Parts: sequence; structure tokens; C-alpha cells
Amino acid sequence: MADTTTLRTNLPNARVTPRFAGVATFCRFPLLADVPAEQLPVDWALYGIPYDGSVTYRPGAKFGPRAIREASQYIKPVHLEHEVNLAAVFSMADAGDAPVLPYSCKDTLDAACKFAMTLGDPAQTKLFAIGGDHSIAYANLRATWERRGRPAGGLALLHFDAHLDTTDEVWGEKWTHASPFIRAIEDGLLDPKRMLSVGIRGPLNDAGDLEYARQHGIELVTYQDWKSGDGEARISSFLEKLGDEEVYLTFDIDCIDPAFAPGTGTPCCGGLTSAEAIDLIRRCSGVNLVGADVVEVLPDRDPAGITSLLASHVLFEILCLAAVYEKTPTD
Ligand SMILES: [Mn+2]
Repeated sequence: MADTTTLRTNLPNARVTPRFAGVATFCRFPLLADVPAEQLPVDWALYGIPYDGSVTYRPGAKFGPRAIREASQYIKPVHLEHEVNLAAVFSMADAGDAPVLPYSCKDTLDAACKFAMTLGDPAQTKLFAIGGDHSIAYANLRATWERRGRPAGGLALLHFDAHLDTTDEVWGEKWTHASPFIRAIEDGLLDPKRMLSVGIRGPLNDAGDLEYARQHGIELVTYQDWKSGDGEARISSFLEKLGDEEVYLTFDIDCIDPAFAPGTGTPCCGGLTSAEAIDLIRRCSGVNLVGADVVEVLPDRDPAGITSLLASHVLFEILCLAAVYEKTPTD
């Protein structure tokens, strides 16, 4: 791969300005306000949603966006396996953080969605949200669905998580980090029959929690299915069926074993290694990605910072899926 490509995104040259210098933006992409006119509208706007008011266990994900910005300074644009230079394929920018209302989940989701709708050009700019707890996925999903022209039946979803996140309510509350996808399905943003949840593992509060997925046709690949069952074949067949359809990807860092990602709020042992998670994302190469998020990083629970570092690599891997699709002739 020749390294003579014109970059679509102005990245500071790391051999002139060291990676540890300057203001920390996601992967060192420029701030949206600083993007030169010839690179507008950007292809991808990355933004934080620093909100964790809807968690059912440990808080702290509101510090995720800042920690991931810091950890992502070491991310470089060229993907070794995909042979793609992200910065040459897309113009990208850090759009800052969405406004949050820390005492209200629903008000925060409405405010974040409204903010996301203003970013770039609705027809061109795709949205990547960095959480925050998993409730924030609803806001970015809604904004993405609106910008894709409100597709009837909803978007397809690739969901990486230890948990199902289709719980109807917790402590009498409908808007929580356990509920983003049940709400999105109810509101027509998602098609449950084109939804794949990977990395699911127990224990559950109630055996009935699995019923919603069964009744609505959600494909579940538990960690055990992936490790020793038919998970690999089912993931391949799901991706094959998607073809060119528009897909949203949501990545809860707790799909990864707490041995590799201890900084998270509802940790569950016996999950994917970081290498397996990255491999799984790479297997999604070929999907038509139109929006994404990475959520549930609690930097305070991980003084070594490995969870934020992993989240920044996950962010890069996900963006590279979009770059691969962009570069692959579809005829
Ligand atoms: Mn989740």
C-alpha cells in the first residue's frame, strides 16, 4: 500500500507534532469547527454523550468520552489487515459533546438527538457516538434513522454486548441503559428480525428475559455459542443475508471479559478477549455501516486505562469497516 494518498482528514503529522502534544480529540481528528471548507461536509462526525444517569449498577460512564479521547491519541489511520487508510477514505471530525441533562435520561436522549441532527450534512455525514451508558445508543440511532430518510421497518443492528438490553423497565423506569433496543424497536428505528446480538452471557435476572428476543426474531449468539457452538456459522449467515442493507453497529465494552476491560459498569466474567472482539469486528467487513456507538467505559474503575485504550481501538476498527465498504466496488 503506497503511502502517497491525499488525506481527506487533516491529521497532525505525528513525525512533526508528537502524539502526546496538543488538545486531545478523538483519534486526533480535527474539531469540526476547524475543518477546512474543502473537507466539508465531513463523512463522519464523532461526538461524546457524557451521560450515565440511567445505569442499574455502577455509574462513571459519563467520564468515558474524555478518557477515550485521551486513549485514542495513539490510534494511527492505516489498517494493516484491511489495507485501508481511514484518513484517505473519509473526512472525519470530532464534533465535541452533546448537551446532557444529568438528572433526566429521556431529556438527555432528546437533547443529544437534536444536537446530532445538526452535525454536518444530513445526507452525507454519518454519526458515531461515544458514551456514556448504553441508553445513549437510542439517541444516535434515532438521529441516524432520521438522516437515512426514516427507512420503513427500521435499520439493521449489529449489537455487541454481554446483555440483551431489551428490558422493558427497571425500578419503574422505561428509559435506562437496559432498555435502548426495546424502545428503538417500539419506535420503528430498528428491525428486530435483522438484529444480531453477540457476546451475550449470564447470569440473567429472569429466564423470561430471553423471551423478548425469541418472540421478535432477534438472533442471539452467546459467548458460548461463539466459542464452542454454531455461533461463527450463524454470524456469517446473518452478515450474508444483510447484503448491502444499511446497518447500525452498537458496541458495549462489557461484551469483552472484565479481565481485558475492567472499566465498565455491569461487568460479566467469561466474555470475549480483546483479540476475539477485534477479530469479530473485522469479520463484519463488507457491511454498509451508517452509524455506530461505543459505550459503557468507566475510566474510574480502571486506573491502568486499558479499557479506554481498547475502546479507542474498537472505534478505529468500526470506522475501518465503513472505509472498506466505501472502497469496495458494489457492482
Ligand atoms: Mn449494553
